Amino acid sequence: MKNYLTPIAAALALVSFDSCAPKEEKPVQPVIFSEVTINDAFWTPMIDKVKNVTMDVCIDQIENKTGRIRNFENAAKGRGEHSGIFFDDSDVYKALEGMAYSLKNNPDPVLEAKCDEWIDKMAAAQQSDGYINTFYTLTGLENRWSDMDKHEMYCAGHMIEAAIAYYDVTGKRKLLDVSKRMVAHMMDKFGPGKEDWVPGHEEIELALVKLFRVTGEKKYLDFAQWLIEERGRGYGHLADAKPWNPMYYQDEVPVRDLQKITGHAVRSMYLFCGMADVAAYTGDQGYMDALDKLWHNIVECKMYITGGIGHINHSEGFSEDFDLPNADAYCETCASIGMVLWNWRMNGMTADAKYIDILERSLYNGVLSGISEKGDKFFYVNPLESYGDHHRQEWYGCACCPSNICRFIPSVGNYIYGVGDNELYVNLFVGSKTTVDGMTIEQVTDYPWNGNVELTMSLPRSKERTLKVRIPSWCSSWSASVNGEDVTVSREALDHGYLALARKWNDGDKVTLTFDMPVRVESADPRVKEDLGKRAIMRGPLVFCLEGVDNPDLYDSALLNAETTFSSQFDSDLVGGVQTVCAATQAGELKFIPYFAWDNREACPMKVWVNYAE
Ligand code: FUB
Ligand code: ZN
Repeated sequence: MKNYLTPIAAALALVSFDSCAPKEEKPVQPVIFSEVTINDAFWTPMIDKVKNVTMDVCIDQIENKTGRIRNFENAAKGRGEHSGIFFDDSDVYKALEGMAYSLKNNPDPVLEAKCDEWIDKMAAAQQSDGYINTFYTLTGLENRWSDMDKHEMYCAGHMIEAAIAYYDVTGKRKLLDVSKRMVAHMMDKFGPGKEDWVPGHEEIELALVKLFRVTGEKKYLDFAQWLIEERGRGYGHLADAKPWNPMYYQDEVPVRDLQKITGHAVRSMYLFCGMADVAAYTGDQGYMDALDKLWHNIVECKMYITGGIGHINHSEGFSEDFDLPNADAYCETCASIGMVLWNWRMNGMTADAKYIDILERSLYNGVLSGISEKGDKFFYVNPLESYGDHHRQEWYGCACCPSNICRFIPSVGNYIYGVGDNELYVNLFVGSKTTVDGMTIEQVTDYPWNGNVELTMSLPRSKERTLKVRIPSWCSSWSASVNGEDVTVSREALDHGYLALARKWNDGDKVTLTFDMPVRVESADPRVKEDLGKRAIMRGPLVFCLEGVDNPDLYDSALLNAETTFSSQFDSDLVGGVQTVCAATQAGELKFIPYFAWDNREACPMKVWVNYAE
């Protein structure tokens, strides 16, 4: 990888604000969601429900049911109480970011006016020195920047992300200017030759890289890198003399020396995103080597079958390798979103499909379980077993997960396609259409319910290009053809998990893929004590679970063995229409539903891992 900007690009960056997004030196660039039109039986209703229901829930909570927007109003006046948690500003920014993405998909003047109204309130809450954070403004500005755990930079990071999203959609730059002033404030205070600082909750790093991308101003990239380099050198501190655990904050060693994932799950994910983003411009192999080790540690030793991570409740984070209890699994929704964000970046840096395999696992299981069928209730904690007492809620005092869902789902189009020098990557199987370099690709599929995918090219003139289609790692039997001609290869002949189709593409060319989707009986690593003598059911990318409501007589005694036979069918009346799996056991039939769809009917117990008789 080369260094980040040519001298000409650097000069342009100085003179032009908007025009010169610097190019990342990574083999796969994303095709961002706004370039992708989704028309999909599974995802379109999901995106619509976030637009039509979830966003209203967030707006109602932020404006009426909690004091989140009032905090900005009070901060603007310089008086009044701060209500809620010290990082509640971040929920407003995240909801705003989701609203911006939704506007890109579906222009809506009423929603846009709401965004403008909030942005005006945010701008009014900014202090004359650029600082913006309603908690300290209302509780004592003299205490700001005294405690790494107080999330000032975390909130700023979410503001920057919202500002960029809104600027990208509307061209309006008010919040972007507020963000730049806040960053200028932070850079006046912290940086080389100034004060040291370790943000206790990462997020600012990836946001600064986004800001660099939008403005071309390298100082933002440098500041992101400087903040990452501050970690693990003894600079982190809390305001009071409380003993603190640097591991929780990913602050025990310099980041390139990290060997194992520790501490808080969401913080780790956002840090790793920031490291990958910085490495994309600086070519820092030390960051990528550390990220590679951390990825293996998490995927091989610390990840649930759902792609959820971080089992411990009190630290919202990790414990020992293979310590993966089911009923006590924490698996915060935000941590699964973090897995998507990080694995997406790792794929971009390496062009290796193994990262999309994990992204897909976390997305279809760990993330989607975070939202109810109707879009109005949310899980914060996503266990793999419940005794019937764990339910989605309308909101949480700490509402990071609902607001994260609100911004994540509308931008899911980000993860479908990627572009290389002369490659077009198909990473996820979602009915959609995009045009890259004059070639339009249209994808038709019923994934994840079945594995049939059709890709049709339209292009005015023939073009040489390599189409790289991910062959999911869960799939052991598949076939592919181009215009009816078989192009299936062995798994060993895949290029880092992709079927590489290098050819001259003509208008109307069709690629047909068939991923066989038998029901799979999965066992855990034998070092996971909790899953010994148990099996989990998967089909395609989906993890299935047993709910008491479908299995009133057999739930407790459910027992699979080698004789159990499975069948699968689509049930359009169940939880909005889902694929189910039936297991014919000696005692009778068990009915499984997709894990993400659990807890949408009456309260009842649920389990992913089911007893198995050897
Ligand atoms: O601290 C901000 C967010 O709240 C974290 O990412 C979540 O884990 C929750 O603690
Ligand atoms: Zn959360």
